[in-house]
Amino acid sequence: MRTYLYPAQAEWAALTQRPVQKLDQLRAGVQQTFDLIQQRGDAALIELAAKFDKATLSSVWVTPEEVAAAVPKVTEELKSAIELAYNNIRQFHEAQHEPVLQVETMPGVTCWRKSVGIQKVGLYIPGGSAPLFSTLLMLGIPAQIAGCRDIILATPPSADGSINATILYTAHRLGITRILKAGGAQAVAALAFGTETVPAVDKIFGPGNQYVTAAKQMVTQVGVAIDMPAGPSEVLVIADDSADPAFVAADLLSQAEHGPDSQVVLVTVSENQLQKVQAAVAEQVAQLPRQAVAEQALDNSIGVVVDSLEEALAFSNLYAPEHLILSVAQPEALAEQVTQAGSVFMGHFSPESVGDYASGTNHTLPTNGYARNYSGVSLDSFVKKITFQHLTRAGLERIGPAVEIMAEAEGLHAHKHAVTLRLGKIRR
Ligand code: HSO
Ligand code: ZN
Repeated sequence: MRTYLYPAQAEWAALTQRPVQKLDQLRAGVQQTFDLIQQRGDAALIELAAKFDKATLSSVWVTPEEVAAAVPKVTEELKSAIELAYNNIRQFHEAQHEPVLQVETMPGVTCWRKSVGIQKVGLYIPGGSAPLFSTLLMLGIPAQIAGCRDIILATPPSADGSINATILYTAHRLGITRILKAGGAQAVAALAFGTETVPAVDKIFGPGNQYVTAAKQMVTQVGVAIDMPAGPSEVLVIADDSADPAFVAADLLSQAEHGPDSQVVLVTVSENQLQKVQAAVAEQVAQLPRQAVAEQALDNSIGVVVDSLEEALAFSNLYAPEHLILSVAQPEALAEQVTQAGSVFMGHFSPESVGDYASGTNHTLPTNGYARNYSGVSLDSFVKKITFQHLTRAGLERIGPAVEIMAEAEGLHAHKHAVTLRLGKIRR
């Protein structure tokens, strides 16, 4: 962790810079994958699973027998933990449901807005060293509440062709039955373009490596929506002297262990606290099974000492972290000042881990500074809001003249005519 003591505000912009993602270089390769999937569909998926996942597949779809076999492999302890998380996530996302909003803007002119689920969605869950079944809860629950008609889960197979049992169990718990054994850019391509057995979806959600990220960006060109632009996961912790250095270190490391490119930022108001946290990090990192990953992440991370908590928060707002932890005695006042962050964790007993798994908030959040202009995934991400209007004859009589005048002023006579014609009929 590089440290900066009382950097001048002029230096903050440089300190809050993320490492640049070199996605452009991947585009040619991803495009080749797209071509393969578009030309040969499922056969190409099977070929690419052999190439990239070392898996021999007879079908790209998980069978009901595979799901049934996975269910007993998950311990009762884990099942009840998943149940607890499921209930909290469901409660929080169900509360986001917006009733139909109806307004009579003038007598006889009624406007309303209604949320309708995006019909076909693809949920991508990465495989590899940490299969994130929690992400499946975070995406599958709001998709279901929103009323999405087709939910397709895509996740890469292991070398033996199987899918992680906990992922299968979680899908089963959610009632998701269409599970595609595909990862990487090929999974994104299958979801975006469709194959003979995969329906093309309207929106693709979920995290992934840089190939997945590049592929998701590229399919937006052909009319498929994505949850958000993605980059490596991040946390910024603001710690005052009331913070337990061991707690802070643990929070920093829980982000660092995600990947070698994870971003970890510590902002304190004393040099002493910075040193204590660094010592605690050194002690704890040595105990982690994912020590090597966490250490690489720490190498590109920073610790900053500033003069006051207000400055610390200003630094955080500039950085716009995916996760912001306020490890301070009085987090409420500080939280009020947050203008740019994906999700905020307040006080000494709100570790990011609880939000990652179980408190109820979504953990699919904007990274890479996108907290400036994007929200995390929520029920909104899975719906379109369709507006409706209905005018009575009297309503059109009332509003029509204003529309005629405005259309005339824009030189759009067909627009004007659409009203004039009707008014003529009404008045006759
Ligand atoms: N911190 C991750 C989410 C996650 N953590 C999943 C554990 N499992 C990105 O927000
Ligand atoms: Zn996490």
